[in-house]
Amino acid sequence: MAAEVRWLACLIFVLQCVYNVLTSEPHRKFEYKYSFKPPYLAQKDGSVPFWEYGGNTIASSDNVRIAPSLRSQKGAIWTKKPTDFVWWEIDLMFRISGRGRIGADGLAFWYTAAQGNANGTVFGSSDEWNGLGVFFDSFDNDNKHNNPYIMAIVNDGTKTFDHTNDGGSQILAGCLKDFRNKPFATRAKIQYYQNTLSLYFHGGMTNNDNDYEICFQKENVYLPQFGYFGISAATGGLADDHDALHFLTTSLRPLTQSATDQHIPSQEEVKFNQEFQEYQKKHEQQKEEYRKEHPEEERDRENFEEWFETDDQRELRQIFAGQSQISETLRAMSEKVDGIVARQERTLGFISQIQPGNIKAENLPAISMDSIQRKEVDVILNTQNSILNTAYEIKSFITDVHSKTNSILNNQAKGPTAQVQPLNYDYQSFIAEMRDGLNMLKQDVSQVNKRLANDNSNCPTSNCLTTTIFLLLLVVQMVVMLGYNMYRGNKEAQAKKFY
Ligand SMILES: [Ca+2]
Ligand SMILES: [Ca+2]
Repeated sequence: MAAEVRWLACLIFVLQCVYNVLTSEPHRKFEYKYSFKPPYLAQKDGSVPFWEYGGNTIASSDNVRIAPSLRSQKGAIWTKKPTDFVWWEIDLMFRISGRGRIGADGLAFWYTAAQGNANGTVFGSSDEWNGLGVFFDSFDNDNKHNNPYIMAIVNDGTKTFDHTNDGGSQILAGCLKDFRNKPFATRAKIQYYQNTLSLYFHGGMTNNDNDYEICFQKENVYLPQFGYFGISAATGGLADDHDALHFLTTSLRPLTQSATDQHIPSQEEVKFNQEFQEYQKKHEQQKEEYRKEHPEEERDRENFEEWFETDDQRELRQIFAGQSQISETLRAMSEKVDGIVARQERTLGFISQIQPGNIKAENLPAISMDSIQRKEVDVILNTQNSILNTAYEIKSFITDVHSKTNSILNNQAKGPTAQVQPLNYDYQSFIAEMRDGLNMLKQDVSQVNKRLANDNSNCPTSNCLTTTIFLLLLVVQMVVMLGYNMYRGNKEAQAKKFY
């Protein structure tokens, strides 16, 4: 009996699990009539299919600028029709960016029973709304230093938004997240299913599509059964650009419910698929025709595209660069590790040699005898220093001599007549001059003697030149010549000093 009860309990548990899985995982369907996304977000005439916008909102082919970065701007974009499904999930990609350190006022997501007015007072839409407003509030009105803040407020159409307190007690749930000026676009996934409202937020720090964090999850939330989706934004004294990059709506249906209304969407799907295929063909044809008509533009475009890379190429390049860097770093680390291992092995070998058991007794005295003592090292060092100093002195002396020699050689080169003469020059020249003088004197004497011999009659009997006077004159001449030579020697010595 007990075993049967256990089996029954197990069966009930399994059934419960299956039921939970079936009910918790809804059937999902993309709702294109409640979505917009690039490219060709806006048509040529500026309209966004299935949506209408007003205020200062501008739609382009790439995004919808809900409010531009100018002061006191307001704008909003709303679905034309209310939903025909009860549960939904919204993927809202947006970018709030501005040059200011803080921004204003913020962006709002709406799910309300009626469309709001783009000139309203709450983030570019009407106050006293009936439904849900999720606010990405940039500006800190209550000065509690808790902005930028994401908050959800459910209103039944009676409450006035508490702007001065940034929502205050009206907030149903929220979280403090910075969503301004992020490297990538920020994303909010807002899900309303089985009266549970959840918000997951992608902070735009990576381009990974799965980097969502939960902001809040609130149960027992009751919203109007059907409603309009909208996004609005407003600026104040400070101004950010508020751009919605895409708005993707998925309807959520419990599997039991989805089975019943499966055939209608499938018919629609077939019809729209056909339409899409036709449009695609037409578009390709038109492109081809245009290319034929404007071949030069096509060439220019091709050339132009050569300068750029696609997203895939860039991503691959970045991955490759990253991997190369990692590989390089690993290689360097491996080399270092090898070095460390080698050094460790050497150290270990050394340690094993000097372990007490392995020390050989005969080695010890040899080491002590061969070792140099500190004192000896000092002496060697001092000697080396003194040798060095002496060498420096010799060097400076040689340099001095060298410079002097150079200057002498230069001066000689400048004045080639000034030549260094041997020391004994003076004496030789002196003797030579003496000899010349004596010769001249001899010649003079001989001439006088001859004349005296010829003119013997005219000559007085007494001798005109006595021997004493002759010798005296000789001495005087020698003294004069000696004096002149000394004077000349002095002059030359003085002149040499200048070289
Ligand atoms: Ca605020
Ligand atoms: Ca605040």
